[in-house]
Amino acid sequence: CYGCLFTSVTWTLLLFLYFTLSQESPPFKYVPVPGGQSFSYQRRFQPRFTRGPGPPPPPQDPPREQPHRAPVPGRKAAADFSPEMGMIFNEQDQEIRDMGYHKHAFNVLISNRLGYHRDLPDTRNEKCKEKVYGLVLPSASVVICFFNEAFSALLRTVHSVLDRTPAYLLHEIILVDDNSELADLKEELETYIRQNLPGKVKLVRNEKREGLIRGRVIGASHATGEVLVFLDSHCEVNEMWLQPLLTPIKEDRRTVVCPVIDIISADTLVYSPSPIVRGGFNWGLHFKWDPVPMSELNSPDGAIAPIRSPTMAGGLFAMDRKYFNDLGQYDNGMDIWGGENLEISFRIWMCGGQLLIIPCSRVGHIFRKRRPYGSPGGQDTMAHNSLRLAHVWMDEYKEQYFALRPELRTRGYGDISERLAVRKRLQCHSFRWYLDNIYPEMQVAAPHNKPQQPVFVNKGLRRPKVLQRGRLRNLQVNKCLVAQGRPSQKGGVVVVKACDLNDPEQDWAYDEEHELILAGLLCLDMSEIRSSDPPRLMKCHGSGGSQQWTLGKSNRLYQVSVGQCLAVMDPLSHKGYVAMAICDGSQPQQWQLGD
Ligand code: UD2
Ligand code: MN
Repeated sequence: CYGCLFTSVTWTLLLFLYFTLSQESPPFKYVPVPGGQSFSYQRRFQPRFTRGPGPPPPPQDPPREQPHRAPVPGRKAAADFSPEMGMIFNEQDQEIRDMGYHKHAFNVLISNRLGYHRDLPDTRNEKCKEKVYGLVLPSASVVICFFNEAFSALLRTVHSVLDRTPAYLLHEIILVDDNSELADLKEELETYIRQNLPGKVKLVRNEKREGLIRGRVIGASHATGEVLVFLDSHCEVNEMWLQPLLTPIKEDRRTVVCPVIDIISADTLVYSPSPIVRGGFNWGLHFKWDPVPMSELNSPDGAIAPIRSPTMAGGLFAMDRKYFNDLGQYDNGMDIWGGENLEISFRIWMCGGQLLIIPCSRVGHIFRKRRPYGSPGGQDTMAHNSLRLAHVWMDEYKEQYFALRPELRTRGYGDISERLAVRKRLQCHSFRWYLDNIYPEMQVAAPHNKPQQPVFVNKGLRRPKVLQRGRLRNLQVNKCLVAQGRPSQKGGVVVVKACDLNDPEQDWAYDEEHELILAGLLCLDMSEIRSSDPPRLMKCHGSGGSQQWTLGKSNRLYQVSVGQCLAVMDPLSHKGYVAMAICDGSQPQQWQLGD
């Protein structure tokens, strides 16, 4: 009976589609980190070198007049965020937090408490939610390369992919351990994968440290899916992240796509949306975020249409696997970190491809203030890698780089003949063509001119509303918090002394961003220092975390990123020292703001 056969085949197909497409992210689960963390601290930290791309800047002021922009980044985005997530209860918590900052440069205490699964705010534009993607899309191999990553951050990256990707599109996840030294990664990861993630998650271990560039090439060589998706090891993918990336690749295999990189705060782990910006660079060969030119936003779909981007930040992108190989993978002569993102961006555009940012795909990334690792020999790999890319791709424009870094003009950079052969084989355009056609905004300084001023300064005007103001009085000693020296002195500490209602230098403002600003000048700050150190007065940065305080319940003054409360040290001493302490509701921790 052909009719019956047809009906049963149709039903099977419909049921299959229903089950694969209706996969929703699971409800919030609190999964404690099994086995706990081991904190054997090794003195292996080399001096830091160049910083990563940093989070995209806040949108220019005023954001409301730009309906095409994503919502203003802000801590309010995560509705379920509890500022007390980082609360320190005992010395063990304190050690996890302090060691975590030291080893990973973010708040590992909060990361561990979040566990491996969590809900995220859906940061997409409303129009994205109405978009329908074809069902027949290429399958994806997700490649995640890591070195000494915090166990909970790595596992949250992996689980977020498993939780938010339809199974039929996810071919596999390939984890490349770049010869990590941390005990839990060496001993527990394999067992965790075997017991909890059998099937799709594969672990490849490098026998020696290769760096993220060769690490990704190794990961890609193990992949068998149609599309490669690269992620950093401290990401969380958001709702419907993958389909919008695969669709343009399916249409044209020479299209390389990046999601919008949302911001996961290193201090609080709060997930908040990024504005829609695109990638650029400066003549120091550092990546930077640029505003999207009007010409890109004029399409009818302005708010959500893919945006042509001159460069990518580097960590998060998807590319047809065969195209990745045809285009020359990466430069294997580049070490550890840096420069590969500009190299692949130039290569894509100059050799016939295109690079797009897809506003409807959102992936969060923990943006750290410093890189917590060095290179094995302590070299500046960024300079080495940039030199290679300048010599291979930038033609006469490499002089722009040397004008800023004259000491590199004569520095060796190894053999680049294989890369020059790639350029020749692919018959790539000149760098001049790239600048003229893809990045006309880039200004070229005439030789010997002063370096040009940045064309665009991403500083939105920040005017957070003041919620409360006046003296900040400690109720036990009945004294007020003031700067030990001048309130304008950056890095100065604070102490308590006799209150004076008429002294403007004792005036604190508590604003809607939870900052405490003294005399309208500086913010009370607990940067990445040990949680028991005293707070300092620093320039207000407006991104929460180390400057985020909650003033409330039982008069305590709670600091979000250290998870402790401000306390008067020795109530009987006239010195008036204050410090952070485990919140216990005691008298020295009672404060009141107002006159
Ligand atoms: C950015 C990119 C990063 C890379 C880099 C330039 C984003 C969000 N991140 O810096 O992917 O393109 O710029 O090179 O765009 N890792 C190793 N072995 C190493 C060093 C690092 O496997 O020797 C891993 C590391 O664990 C992480 C990834 O490589 O998963 C990227 O490193 P990062 O997070 O320190 O780089 P980031 O985000 O500062
Ligand atoms: Mn990263």
